[in-house]
Amino acid sequence: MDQVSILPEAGPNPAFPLIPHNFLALPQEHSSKEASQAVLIPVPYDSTTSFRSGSREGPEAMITASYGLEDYDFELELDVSEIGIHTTGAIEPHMAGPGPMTERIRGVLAEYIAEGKIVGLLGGEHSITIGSVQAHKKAHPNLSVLYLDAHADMRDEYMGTQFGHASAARRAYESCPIALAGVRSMCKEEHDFIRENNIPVWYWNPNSYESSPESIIGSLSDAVYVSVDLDVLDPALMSAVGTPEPGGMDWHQLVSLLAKVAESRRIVGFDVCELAPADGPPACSYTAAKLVYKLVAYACSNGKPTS
Ligand SMILES: [Mn+2]
Repeated sequence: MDQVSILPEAGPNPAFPLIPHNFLALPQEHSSKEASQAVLIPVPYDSTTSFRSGSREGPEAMITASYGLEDYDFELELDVSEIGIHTTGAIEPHMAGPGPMTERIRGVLAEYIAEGKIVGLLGGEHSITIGSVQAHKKAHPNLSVLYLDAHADMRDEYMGTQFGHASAARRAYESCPIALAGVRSMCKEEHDFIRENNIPVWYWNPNSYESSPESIIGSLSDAVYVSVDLDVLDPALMSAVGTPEPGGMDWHQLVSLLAKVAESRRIVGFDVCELAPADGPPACSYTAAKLVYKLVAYACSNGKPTS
């Protein structure tokens, strides 16, 4: 009976600190839905992954890694925790296939977008982008998509589905204009489709990655959805992805592009996909979490210091 008496009472008790299980481990006043400008939705789904699976573990790894991030972003002179970031429960995978999963994602997001929240998805494989873009397009008719990926993801169909990871950019393009950056691998069908439709692509090869991002940003409308496949980064710093492609972006190239987008456009939603934590060192989960943090900050500021 004596043991029972030393248990903490229900509710916050400074003598028994508990880590809140949400992105950045924020207290209630900075993480309730009501107090938050941004909502992060974990989507632990990797049913159509074709090479190495494991991105279903991505959302949880990003949340846990985020506990180590500094709340204050000195580049933006912004305390990111004060934006208010609400982390929801995970969307349950729909095992009838990626088509029904797309519908489910679209339905879950619609509620938060209608409330004016900045919604970010924690993936999960890249097919989760399709339902998210569709939901954002409904709220922002002038939406465009900045698609950051080593791969074009422009196949009309792959392995019997039109809603898999290899078709995510193609389906997004059917909803709204799209621009691709960081691309360094595609099949002939995709290359032909991109050329026939004059889709803006910043190819990531030695002839182009020193050039400026202005043409890509210039092709985007005012309301931008940012979709990141972490394989856009070089495998030297991001090996924990299903399909690593050599010769990718470094951290500063990626983040400075996003900052430039935020300076002249509104980032209205985003996703960070394809983290398969078991395929790489813990630094990969930390890098993914920092990217989510940067996207929240850019979406809720103009990419410049606030003071
Ligand atoms: Mn990819």
